[in-house]
Amino acid sequence: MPVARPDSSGARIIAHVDLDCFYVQVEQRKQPKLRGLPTAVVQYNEWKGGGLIAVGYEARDYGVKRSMRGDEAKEVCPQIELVQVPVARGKADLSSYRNAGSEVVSILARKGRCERASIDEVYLDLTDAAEAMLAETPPESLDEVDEEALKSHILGLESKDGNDSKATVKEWLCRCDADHRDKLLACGVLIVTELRMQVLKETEFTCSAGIAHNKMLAKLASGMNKPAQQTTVPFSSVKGLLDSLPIKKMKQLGGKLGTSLQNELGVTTVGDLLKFSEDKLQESYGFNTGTWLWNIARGISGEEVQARLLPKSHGSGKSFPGPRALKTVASVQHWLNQLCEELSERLCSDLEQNKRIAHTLTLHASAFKSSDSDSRKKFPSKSCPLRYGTAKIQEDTFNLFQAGLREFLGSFGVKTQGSQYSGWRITALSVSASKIVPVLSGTCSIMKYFNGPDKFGSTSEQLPDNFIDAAPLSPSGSESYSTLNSTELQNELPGEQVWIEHSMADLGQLEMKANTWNGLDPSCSISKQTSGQWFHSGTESSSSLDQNKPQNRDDSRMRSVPIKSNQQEHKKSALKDKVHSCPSFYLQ
Ligand code: DCP
Repeated sequence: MPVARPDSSGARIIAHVDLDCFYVQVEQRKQPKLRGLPTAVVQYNEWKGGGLIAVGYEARDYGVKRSMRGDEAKEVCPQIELVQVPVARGKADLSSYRNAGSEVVSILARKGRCERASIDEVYLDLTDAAEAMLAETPPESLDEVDEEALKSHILGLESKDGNDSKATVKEWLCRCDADHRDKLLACGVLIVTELRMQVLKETEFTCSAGIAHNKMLAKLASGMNKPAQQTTVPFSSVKGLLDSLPIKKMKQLGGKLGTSLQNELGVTTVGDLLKFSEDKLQESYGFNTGTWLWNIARGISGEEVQARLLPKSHGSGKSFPGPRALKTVASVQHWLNQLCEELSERLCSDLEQNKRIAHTLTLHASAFKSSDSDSRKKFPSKSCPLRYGTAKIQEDTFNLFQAGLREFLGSFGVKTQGSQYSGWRITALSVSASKIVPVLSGTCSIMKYFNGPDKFGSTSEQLPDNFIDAAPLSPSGSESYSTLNSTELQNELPGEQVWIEHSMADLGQLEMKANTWNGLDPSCSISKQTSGQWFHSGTESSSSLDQNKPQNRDDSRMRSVPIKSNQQEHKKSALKDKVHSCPSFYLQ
């Protein structure tokens, strides 16, 4: 839900930097012979040449679009180069893209507070850097302005008296009579130009940027002129920009709220919101959202740039559309194991490189029952405390899946074990790790994180004792990058597709309900200890549950589900994990 924050936009300089056709650029850097050629990145599958997920600008000139399949792209541009996304464990391996994004972030972070918003997007708060430039070398004192800065787009600025646009931009940047806000913005333009040039020099990637007084306006501006360009929004141009901006283009209004504004209030552009009083908007959409809407209509947004260079969580997922839907527990377990392996690898490298640990493991799935009137019933997302080690993550994830499946099926005695078809289909699986925090200094022994019982005993954080329902991964309720991608892929691509996952702001959606079980259901308090044991002493206690005995819905969520695999084997492999998957410096 949008949150209204007091405006502090007047004097801030915020940039939004977005890499151009990102995956294509990464592939072109790997294979320089592709540079300048029409290129697209596809998720390969046999159906019509795979789905395009990134399209280079040369290919866009031929009319190639992201919504196309490889075969369609070849029809409109026969010479197109189609590069397949790297594959590992039978699914897309995005690590080269993630790492390339990190290279860029480390350069951009040199100039100000930096928030990594997605795999290829960053917000920067450049206020201090702009203030410093204004104090030391204000643009008006410059004889020469960088050519690249002169290519900037300044919204609302028109070339006059036959001046070429560069001369007009130079005049705007170097005005002595500009107000303080515009002078700071001019400094922002020069700083962002320098950063973009530095990114190009060090990484070979081009990016586009928006520069404004707040995040909302900077984000809107960065997409206006691409590739390799930047756009600035002076305060005086805000009204003109928003007046004609379609309501659905505004961040957080692309979904239900935007539709409701269109249908209920007849709002088609952001400017149309100006017709409504704050009271009226609050009456229709609640206090907070009403104020937020009133603010955005005026270009007001106090949202801060968060200092965050690292992901908030890690996720790995895959979708199984159409005939590829999974229909046996064995196949689900196979894929969960693959996803968990990837997740575990990433958790270990996060621990090694960034000294961070994750606390919560969550399983999301999409499913349907083949003979079901209640076809809208969602597969419940489930969470539990995260135990480090691939085998433990696999074991816990599989338990979460079984618990979710029981609840999803809602009837008892349905066969969920083995490989027999059971009347349900799984169309997507995703496993994620969240609540990532820095390792406390002085507790840098990996064994601490690989030994369940100690993990939570030493922290004051209130963590759930057993798996709980996790916030659902909303397919349409968010504009977040990963949700958008996964939704698009699931809806549009009938072949096998990787569920594109990335964990930045999007992972806020995977935040668990903060409630512990006691908070959710007072009647469950007796289970707290049992559930604690489940995680801290292995799964033995869970196996005492009689699977054939009818349980109510809460029970099925509350208790661990017996698993088929041999507990001793799990213990052995978990031990093996400890030795093989930890960063060596933690093995002390
Ligand atoms: N991506 C994806 N699936 C999607 C959308 C995007 O896998 N449905 C990946 C590929 C993109 C990257 O994320 O290269 C960044 O997405 P953007 O939406 O920023 O698009 P591009 O960077 O490709 O192009 P643009 O220059 O228009 O930003």
